[in-house]
Amino acid sequence: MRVLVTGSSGAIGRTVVSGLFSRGHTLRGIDVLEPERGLAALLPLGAFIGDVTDPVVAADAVSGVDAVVHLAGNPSEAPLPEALASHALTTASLLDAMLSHEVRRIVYASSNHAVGLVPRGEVLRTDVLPRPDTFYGVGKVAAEGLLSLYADRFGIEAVALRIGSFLPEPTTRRQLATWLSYGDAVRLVDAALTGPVDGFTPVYGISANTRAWWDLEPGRRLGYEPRDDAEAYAGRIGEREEDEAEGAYVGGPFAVMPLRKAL
Ligand code: 15L
Repeated sequence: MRVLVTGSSGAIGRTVVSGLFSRGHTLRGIDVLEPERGLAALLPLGAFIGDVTDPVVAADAVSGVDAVVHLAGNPSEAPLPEALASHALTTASLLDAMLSHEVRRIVYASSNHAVGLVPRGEVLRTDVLPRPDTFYGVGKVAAEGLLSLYADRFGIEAVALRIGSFLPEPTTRRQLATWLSYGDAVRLVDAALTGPVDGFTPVYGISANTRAWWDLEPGRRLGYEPRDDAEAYAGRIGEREEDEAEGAYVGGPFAVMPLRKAL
């Protein structure tokens, strides 16, 4: 499949590019940063430099691909205008570019912080109401709203990956439940690109963690079979004072951090 990866020079972008390349996809990347030399070699359809908020840049990037993997965005809390630009405006611009180039599928790096203020309970399902924990989370909810709108109105196949903690390994108690390994991240994105999708499809992006409490079934229906389990690292992770507060809500530390208010 010919795939555009946005945010291709970022932490998750580099992992996804090299994983999708190994799995036989033909890739183009776009990022505001230059790719490292090794990365450009994995992007035979081009390593574009630019911001996809610009409709001309987005249209150029989307031209000639079969699907988009949208990973670009500030991964941290930010003032609301910045959060909306980073998550919602980039998504809107790509969706319009997809419509004009007849590209049907988009896989979006959403986040658990779209539902971060859901208190810890039984299994967290994907049909829970939006409950962002930060302006970052509001940006992700807005982006998911756009995916849902374009799926319903225009037949776009949109998978929103509500990613947990994408890290080389878990380092806190919460991450023993929320970890997404690098290998599983690639398996997840590949399943979301190639699996059966009807309309807007949110899924949780975590590994097969023994302590997980987020429903993995919607991902499994796409063909996502996680292989890693954070439990392998449990023995190395000590207790911290923050563990209890971080375990109370889906969003962990984001659920208790101050908002980045503009004033
Ligand atoms: C995210 O979505 C953030 O981008 C990242 O910084 C982590 O906080 C992660 O979620 C998480 O919840 O661990």
